[in-house]
Amino acid sequence: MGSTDPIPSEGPEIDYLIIGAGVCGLYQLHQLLEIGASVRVVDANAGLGGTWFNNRYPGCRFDSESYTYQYSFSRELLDEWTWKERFAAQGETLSYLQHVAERFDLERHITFDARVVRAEWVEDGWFWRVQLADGTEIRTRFVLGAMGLLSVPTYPRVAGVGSFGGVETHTFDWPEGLDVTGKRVIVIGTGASGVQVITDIADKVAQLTVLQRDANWTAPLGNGPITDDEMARLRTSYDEIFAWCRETPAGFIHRPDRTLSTDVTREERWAHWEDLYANGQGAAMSMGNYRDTMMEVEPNRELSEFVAGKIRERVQDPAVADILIPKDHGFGNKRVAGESGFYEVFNRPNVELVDIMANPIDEVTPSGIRLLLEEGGTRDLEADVIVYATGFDAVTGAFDRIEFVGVDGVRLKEQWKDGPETCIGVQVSGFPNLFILVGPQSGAATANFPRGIEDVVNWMTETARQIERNGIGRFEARREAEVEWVQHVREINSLLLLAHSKSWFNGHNINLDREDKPRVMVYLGGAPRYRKRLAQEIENGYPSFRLA
Ligand code: N01
Repeated sequence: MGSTDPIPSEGPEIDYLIIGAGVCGLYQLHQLLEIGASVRVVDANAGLGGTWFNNRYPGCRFDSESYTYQYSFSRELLDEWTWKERFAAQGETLSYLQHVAERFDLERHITFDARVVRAEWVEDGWFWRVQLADGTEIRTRFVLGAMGLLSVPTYPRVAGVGSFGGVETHTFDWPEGLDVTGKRVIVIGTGASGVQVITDIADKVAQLTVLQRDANWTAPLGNGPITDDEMARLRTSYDEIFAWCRETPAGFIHRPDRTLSTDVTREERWAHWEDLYANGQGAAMSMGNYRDTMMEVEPNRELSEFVAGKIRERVQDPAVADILIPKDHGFGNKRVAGESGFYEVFNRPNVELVDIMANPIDEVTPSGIRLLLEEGGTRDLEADVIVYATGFDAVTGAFDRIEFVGVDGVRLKEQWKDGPETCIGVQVSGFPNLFILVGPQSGAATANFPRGIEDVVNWMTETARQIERNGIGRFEARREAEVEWVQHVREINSLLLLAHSKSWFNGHNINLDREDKPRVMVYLGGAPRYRKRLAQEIENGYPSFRLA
């Protein structure tokens, strides 16, 4: 439907509108088409792929093993796709998603360049009136949110952002054709995106200045090509691989060791960590380690000491190494970034690390960045390119950007002003027929993404089947179930050290207010428990929801 079409005045035109054509939205589209539903996808981007469409910065790749980061629903698809690297780069993943869309003829159901700005519930008719940025209206019985967890980039709140005379970009918005070879570049941020872009460009640029606030733990990614033989072996093992991922807490092939760190000697522990580190098993260091290392302070402190020692070994200048060692959280208490040569970058003569905790940014100037020096005075950093690797208004940002208006005119943003509250991560009371495929307090939010969203999408698809079979017109979360879920998430999250760090998992880094109070953003109870909880709803006739 285009903006010039006459405005229809009747009820819903379609049954399901999915917002977002990324990994999640594409799979949901495929599954709803399979059950014969009337479905449409809208996406603000000019192409499909979500995260993999947007993030085109040099070095962008994922840190899930490629063969676990793909859909499992089609044997033919699994058989015909060949992964080139153990951890595929952005371009390869985007090609994979484009291939999926082409193979299953999905693209004709997607409208691109279509940003949803408003969605209003029509109680008198039980449908949503959805408005796009160009004024187009879509009326749909159900809205399914698949806007992504990390799709709203944030910038430092300092003077001058946007006024730099050279190229100023967020990692999320890397301009087409921007080549930093021979340029003076400033990168702000050393989270997963910063670690990747810094490592990739260090040997190409004339000068690289890295501005770091808190240091972040990283561990060796262990990337490398997948040979034909290896690919053939993987293809014959997919059933086991996916079955295994289904049982691990985060949907990866790594699962916590059943052994406690105290069951072995210090020598054995350190030898084990040496082995993991040397063999590029960084993911296993956080997700496959002794089971108390991510829950108990002392084992975690010792593991942190081990990794800090590795940083000291790899960085020549002890003062620089010290800045790169996190002080405010232990290893794995924020998401660990996979790295391939990150620390060696800081041994290069053309690279400087600046601790902006000690020397904060004063402002972005037309020629670069001005720092306020610890010892007094200022320092002007000159640059051709400034890269903001400063993260996202995570998890709720994409919801806040759309004006969702529910029952009695209540705005979702207003309802969530003190933090999001959801019913099992899939619905919000007062917002009937709005389903969240990926968002706050969902098990999908912390899982190896394709594995996590499969659980929610499969649940949604079965729910849609029941909606159609049983003629359900209104589907709404019960407030008491929502309260119960948030309480459960709070309790289960508190068992992990991860829940106590200042990271996007807890709503801390949104750059809107650095001291923002911790929010229950994600569910850390593990994918198997989450899947079981969703299944209970289906088995028991949706007791947490009111159906009409
Ligand atoms: O963002 P982040 P990201 N002034 O929020 C700093 C996924 N991902 O884009 O720690 C100065 O982690 C901030 O400092 P601090 C993955 O899930 C995956 O890197 O807040 N600095 C931090 O250093 C990841 O967790 C992959 O003190 C400021 C950095 O910017 C998520 O995306 C690759 C600042 C932000 O780190 C987000 O990663 C890339 C300010 N005002 C991303 N504000 C892979 O699969 C923030 N910072 C490998």
